[in-house]
Amino acid sequence: MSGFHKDVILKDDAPSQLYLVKHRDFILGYAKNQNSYEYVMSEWLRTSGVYWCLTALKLLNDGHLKEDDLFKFVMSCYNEEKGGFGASENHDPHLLYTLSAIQILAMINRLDDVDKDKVVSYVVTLQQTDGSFWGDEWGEVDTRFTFCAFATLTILDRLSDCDVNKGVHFVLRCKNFDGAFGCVPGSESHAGQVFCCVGALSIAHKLHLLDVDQLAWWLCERQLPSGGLNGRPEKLPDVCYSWWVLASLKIIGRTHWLDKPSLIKFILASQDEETGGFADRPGDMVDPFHTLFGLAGLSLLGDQHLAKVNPVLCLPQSLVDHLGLKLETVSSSS
Ligand code: 3PZ
Ligand code: ZN
Repeated sequence: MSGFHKDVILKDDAPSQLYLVKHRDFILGYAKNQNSYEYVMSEWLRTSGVYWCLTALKLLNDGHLKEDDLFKFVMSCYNEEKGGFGASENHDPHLLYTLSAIQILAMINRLDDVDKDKVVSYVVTLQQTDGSFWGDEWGEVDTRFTFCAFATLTILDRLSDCDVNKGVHFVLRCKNFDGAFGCVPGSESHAGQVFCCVGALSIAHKLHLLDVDQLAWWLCERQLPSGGLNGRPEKLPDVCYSWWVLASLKIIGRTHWLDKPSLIKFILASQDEETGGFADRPGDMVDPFHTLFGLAGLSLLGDQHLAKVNPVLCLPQSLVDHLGLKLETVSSSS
């Protein structure tokens, strides 16, 4: 079956320009209700939903946001006893939502209004003796949680409070023979996990431990004839994977190995020109998650209408600069 790809075919009349105003209105539709995204974004992922919406608006250079309401919402998800954040009020804290909460607080300039010591202690307590991180007290291990822990700590300027070297060692144990990464040692390579592992190594300033060319080769193989990228072999292309792959390549200085014009074409074709928003692929239902990663991808690809995005933290680059965060990247080879 060589030469066969599971892929989509872009229609001739697919959107080919960026609908900035429609996307702003699509995202603001999520923000209208109760000022805090309630009743629209499901309760079990609301903190992350707010992060996706707020970041999308920031990349669209949209100013009018009710930041006091966002602050109240985020703090309603804080568990004072444990020091972490949950998806909604009275939900158990988890590293996924703790990172989203800290990203939101950074974007609304309220990091000084949380008890940093408590949040840091929540995160570092989840690190295990093998260097891995649990997502929460129930003990699931995944390289996603290593990324969440490192990213949360670095935004709080407290990375050195965890055992960075052990964390890096665990990440490297999740590397496979194909040069890419899985969730835990021995598990299948997956673009989402590659992003988390490369991001963690960038935060830790350990990118020299990667075989950059081998990894870049695996990442570029994710691009299909439609221009879109998949998360692993034999899967359909998806706008969010286009971000995980593109951002990983950006961090390791190899985006010029991709066919950028065809990727831009695929992402633009995944917009809904009626409702605004992006779907996982052309013609599917739009949502805030794919809208953020569609916009973030286009920003990394140099779209002049969008604010620049940081490839590791998926936050506006201006904010990352303002916070003085130093994230390592590999300079691009020719
Ligand atoms: C989606 N989550 O588990 S989820 C997510 N997926 O919270 C959010 N690409 O209903 C939205 N698929 C839509 N808005 C989908 C986030 C998933 C990823 C599913 C998905 C994405 C294709 C099928 C996991 C960061 C954080 C979380 C994830 C990945 C990266 C869903 C399904 C799952 C989820 C939420 C809603 C379709 C939005
Ligand atoms: Zn997706």
